[in-house]
Amino acid sequence: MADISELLRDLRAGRINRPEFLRISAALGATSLIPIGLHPTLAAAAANPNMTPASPPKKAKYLIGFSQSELNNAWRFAEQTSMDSEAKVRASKYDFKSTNANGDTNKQVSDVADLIAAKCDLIVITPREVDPLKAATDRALAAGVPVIEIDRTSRGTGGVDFVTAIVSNFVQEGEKVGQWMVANTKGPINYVEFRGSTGAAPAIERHDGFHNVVDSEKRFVLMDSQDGDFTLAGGKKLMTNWITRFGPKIDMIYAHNDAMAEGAFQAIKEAGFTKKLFVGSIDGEKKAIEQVAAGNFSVCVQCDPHYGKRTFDAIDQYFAGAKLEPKITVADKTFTIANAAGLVNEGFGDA
Ligand code: GYE
Repeated sequence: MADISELLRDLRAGRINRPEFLRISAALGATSLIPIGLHPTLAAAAANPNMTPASPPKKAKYLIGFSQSELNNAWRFAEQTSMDSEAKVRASKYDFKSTNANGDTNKQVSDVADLIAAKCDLIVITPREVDPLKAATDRALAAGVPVIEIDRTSRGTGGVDFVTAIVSNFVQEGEKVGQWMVANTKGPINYVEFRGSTGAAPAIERHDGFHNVVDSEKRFVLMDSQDGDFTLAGGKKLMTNWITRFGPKIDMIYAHNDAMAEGAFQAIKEAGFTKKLFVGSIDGEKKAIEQVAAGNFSVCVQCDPHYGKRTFDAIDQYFAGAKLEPKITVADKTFTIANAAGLVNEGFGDA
């Protein structure tokens, strides 16, 4: 069996870091399962808290950190409410500490550092942007704290850089809007694209999915594509400019989320713009499903924000020592005129 002095040598030589040392020596004390001569990197890999099954310490209560990227639209409020209320339901097992980065990517990286310093046993992150948030998961890993990513992902691999990512299939969401437009429109279609926050996984992948389908159809012409930051105000501002620039040449709008589509709709009303446009968006707010039922929006693809139960179920499994899939995909519906009126209650936010 490896002994503590061997581990100490590895620690001093920088072959393992302190949290790894603590974890492996705890595992040695508990089970003595690590054989002599186990290569330090293998020992470190075995101690990666993001790999499951892991051997988390047994505690009467765990502290769960939640790093929220921003609360700037109905979707994110619905997600936050879902997490807060599920944490209350499970309060006998979990304490819950939540931070809000207010749309500031650097603040989110430092929020995660604060949650590590607060000694969270596991941190849940909604990474605002793919690349910069890798620094946050790296930092948690170095401190020996497991991470579960929800709703968006950072650069990295489930089961290595984070335990798992619980997310919708954003490429497919974009493809579904594109497929509806291809199947239900005729002739030349000039369109504008309201992109989500630059660098965010859903903005990148909803763009890719839609263009995968539409770009090979030469009758679709992109007039402009800009970042509306997933907000109603962002969508409204973009549409106001586009009405001035393009007027009735616009045939269709594709918005990466409902909040921007609603902002665009407000701009259309306020400008007295009467041409009927095709509108495709993603999220499934009650308001948007109603717009589909009323014939104002053409198609809305659901992206369910109710993460509380599925996230805490995954956390339960983690602390029970179970194996988690590196990615857990949320199944989403599509709302069209054919089904929307009966499905408004599947939406979130105010009707
Ligand atoms: O579509 C949007 C929010 O990350 C899946 O972010 C989420 C997206 C959602 O701001 O409304």
